[in-house]
Amino acid sequence: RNTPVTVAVTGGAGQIAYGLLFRIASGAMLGPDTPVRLRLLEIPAAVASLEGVAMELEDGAFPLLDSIDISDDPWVGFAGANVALLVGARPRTAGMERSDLLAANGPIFTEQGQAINASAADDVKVLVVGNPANTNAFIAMSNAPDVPAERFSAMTRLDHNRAIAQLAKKTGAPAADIARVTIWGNHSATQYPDVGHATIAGRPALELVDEAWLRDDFVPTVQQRGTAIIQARGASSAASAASAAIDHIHDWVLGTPEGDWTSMAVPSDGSYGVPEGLISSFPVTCADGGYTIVPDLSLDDFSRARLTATVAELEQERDAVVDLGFA
Ligand code: NAX
Repeated sequence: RNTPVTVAVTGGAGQIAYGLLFRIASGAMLGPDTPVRLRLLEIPAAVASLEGVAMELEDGAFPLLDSIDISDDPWVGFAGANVALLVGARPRTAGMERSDLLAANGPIFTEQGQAINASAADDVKVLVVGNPANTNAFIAMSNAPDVPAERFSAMTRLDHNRAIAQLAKKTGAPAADIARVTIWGNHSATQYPDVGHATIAGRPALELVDEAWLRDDFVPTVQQRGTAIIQARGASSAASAASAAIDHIHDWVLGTPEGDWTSMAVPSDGSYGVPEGLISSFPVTCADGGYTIVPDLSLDDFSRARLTATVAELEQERDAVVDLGFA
C-alpha cells in the first residue's frame, strides 16, 4: 500500500460526482495500491443530500477508501488536499448571459483558490470541471499565488475522449488504436479538436478520413456533443464527464502512455502563440507527476485560424473576470 492520498471534491452531491466518487474509491483514478481519503464539499443546502452519497460510499465497502469527510467550508475541505477536483459551480439558468455566469462563479473560485493556497498540501494538483472551466481555473490560480501555477488545470479530457470516439466510429478502429488527438483552447463550442497529428494503429489519421468529413462533420460534432447529450438525455453529460476527470488525474499522476499524449487545459507558457498564463487546452505528455506541452507541432492554416478563434474567446473571458476584480 502506498501512502494515502487526500482527494477533495466539490459539488459532491451533484450528478458528475455521483459517477466520479465511486470510481475514485475503487482505485480507478490513482491506481490499485493507493488508498484515498475523500473530502466532499457542498453548499449548505446540499449537505443533507451529500450525507446520503457518503452513506452509499460506505456501503461500497471499498478496500481503498480510508475515510470520508463532509464540509460546506472550503477552508476545511481543502486542508491537506493532494488532489482537488472542483466540480461544483453555479449553473447557467434561464436568462443568464455568459457574462452573468462568469460573475456568478467568480466569488466561488476566488474563495476556493484562496483556501487551496492557504491549506492544501504542497503537492496539490487542481482540476476544474465546473464551467466555465478554463476561466474558473484562471480565477482559482490567480488567487493562489503560493501554489505553482502549473498545478491548476481545467478539463478538456471529455472533449478529447469524444474526439477519439468519433474517429473510432468513423474508421471502425478500436479507441485503443487511436493516439495523438488534440483539443486546443477553451472547453466551449469554440474548442478545436485536431487530428492533424493523430494516428490510427500507427497510420496517420489524415490518410484514413477525408478533409471534408473532418471540417463539416467531425469538428462540429465534437464541439456540439455536450448539447446533443442534453437533447437526448434531458440532462448534461455526467458519467462521461466523471470518467474523463478520472482519466485526467490518472494520467497526470501516473503518466501518459509511451508514444501518445492527452489534452489538458493548463496555463500557457507562450507555446503556439497562446498568451502566457491563459488556461488553454494543449497536447501534453505526463511523467513523474508533471506534464509537458508537446512542442513544435506544425499547424496548417485551418488549424491556426481555429486556435486563434478559441484563444480570442479565452482572452475575452479573462478580461471580463479581471474587470470584475476576480483575478
Ligand atoms: P450538478 O448541478 O448536478 O452538481 C453541481 C453541484 O455543485 C451541486 O450539488 C451544487 O450544490 C454544488 N455546488 C455549487 N456551488 C458549490 C460550491 N461553491 N461549493 C461546493 N459545491 C457547490 O452539476 P453537474 O452535472 O455535476 O456538473 C458540474 C459542473 O461540471 C457544471 O458546471 C457543468 O457545467 C460542468 N461540466 C463540465 C464539463 C467539462 O468537460 N469541463 C463537462 C460536464 C459538465 O457540463
